[in-house]
Amino acid sequence: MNTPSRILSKALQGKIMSVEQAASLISSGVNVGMSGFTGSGYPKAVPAALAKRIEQANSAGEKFRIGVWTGASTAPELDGALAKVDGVEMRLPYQSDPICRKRINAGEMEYLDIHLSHVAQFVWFGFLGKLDIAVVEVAGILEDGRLIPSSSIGNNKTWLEQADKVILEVNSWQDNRLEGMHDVYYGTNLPPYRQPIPLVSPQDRIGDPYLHCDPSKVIAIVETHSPDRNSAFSPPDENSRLIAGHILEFLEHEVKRGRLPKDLLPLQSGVGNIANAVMAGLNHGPFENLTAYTEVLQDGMLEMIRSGKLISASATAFSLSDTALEELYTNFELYREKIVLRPQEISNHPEVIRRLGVIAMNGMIEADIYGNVNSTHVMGSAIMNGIGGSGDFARNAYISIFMTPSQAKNGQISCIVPMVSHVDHTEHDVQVLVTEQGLADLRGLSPSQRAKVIIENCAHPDFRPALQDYLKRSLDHSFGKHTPHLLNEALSWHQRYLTEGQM
Ligand code: 0RQ
Repeated sequence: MNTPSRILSKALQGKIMSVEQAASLISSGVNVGMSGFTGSGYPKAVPAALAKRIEQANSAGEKFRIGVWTGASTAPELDGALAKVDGVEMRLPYQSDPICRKRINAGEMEYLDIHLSHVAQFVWFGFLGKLDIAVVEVAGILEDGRLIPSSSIGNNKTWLEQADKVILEVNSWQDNRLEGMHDVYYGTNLPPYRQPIPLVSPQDRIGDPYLHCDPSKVIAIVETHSPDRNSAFSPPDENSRLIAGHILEFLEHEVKRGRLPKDLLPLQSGVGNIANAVMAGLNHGPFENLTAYTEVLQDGMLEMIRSGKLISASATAFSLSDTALEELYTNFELYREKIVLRPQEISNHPEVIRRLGVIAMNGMIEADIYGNVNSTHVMGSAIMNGIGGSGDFARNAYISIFMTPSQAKNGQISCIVPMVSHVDHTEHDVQVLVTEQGLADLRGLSPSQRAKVIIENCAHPDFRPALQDYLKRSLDHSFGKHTPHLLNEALSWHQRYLTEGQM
């Protein structure tokens, strides 16, 4: 038999088996910790084979469901496949899959939407129950059994340590030059034995480039050769360009006022097209020698490294289009020096985010006139994706910025509302709101001062008069004048715009 090139450990070579055999080792009722973060580094084969098993069980009238824990969102081969066959009892901590979303919103799947930095410690504390099996994609296995992480790390360290059994997918599609790019910190302890995390700048390496796993826990190894989900970004539209422009102007102003250094502070940027457009704006802006301390590295940041604007970036995952991926591996030596991938408990750690003074920029669904932000729910009840890392960064950032176009659904819905229908980030954690209309700097303002600035600077002109009218009447008639509200009206605002198409 030929020695598989990516699996150097002789002891573990004996565990190689077919994907069907590996999937048969997962039984109904277990909790499975899967690798994967925003479409990279997720297992590509075992979840699909498991979905087939579940489908067969369904046809035989048996119920077969598992708990699915990941780093963050994954891909159709994992979330989509398992949700399609109704195989997920509990999903955590973040998803963005349309089939999953439908099941969750139909009440057919439980979903625990938690801060990404909390997941590892919640598992260690025992808050989430037992983790039975880990299914983790790696780029290779060394002779001594250490694992070369894949294109994301997410919660893999915790899954490998906490699960009773481990299934590894060794994906030869992942470029083997990834080896050495990761920094897995093994110094976290439980209270009261915790020590400071010795990370003082984004490029610091404080751990080990490999994941460790007790070989006796490995019950199966599956070889794959499958690409990550590398979705293309749409080119920045007019709204994204305007939002990026407002943010740039704000940052320049902060530098002039001496509140930010000329090379800013480490940047965090959320997922999606607007976040990517802001990075494109920064790439053409006046700032040099920038750094990033973020969770996902999208195309925009790669371009900034290429142009020399960004000198280092720390994340837990790549989230690149095919074109950007090709660029990464064409000029790999350039990127290798500048990028560090870490476990998400470190990439999103409140202690580190606060110490570094991160500038956090995240998307939102809606904000209210007092600065509370809803990142997750439509009409207060239907989940979109989840809070992801936005709360880890917003709560602990030096400056926390939230951005959105001022209107959604072709102008039918205002993203600035009297009272958000669900709160993810309270007024205390939101310092700046931005829409294509303008930017509201909320620092140092009382609630009614904030309301005036948000309505004037951020609301769309089509909705501004209604919001101004609401504020005026609230100021006149509210029970309390600190955060004036007319409660029935604030909530019926959302109901007013509810049509079947928006659900
Ligand atoms: O719906 O796709 O059906 O048209 O929400 O909205 O404008 O495309 O914006 O892709 O940036 O997503 C908050 C969801 C924004 C995202 C959110 C509808 C809109 C569209 C998406 P359609 P856009 P984006 C790090 C940080 C939480 C996690 C996070 C998110 C869809 O940014 O998931 O920040 N954030 N993580 O039409 C009804 C409104 C609406 C609305 C938008 N007011 N009412 N629908 N939409 N506003 C990354 C990780 O943590 C992994």
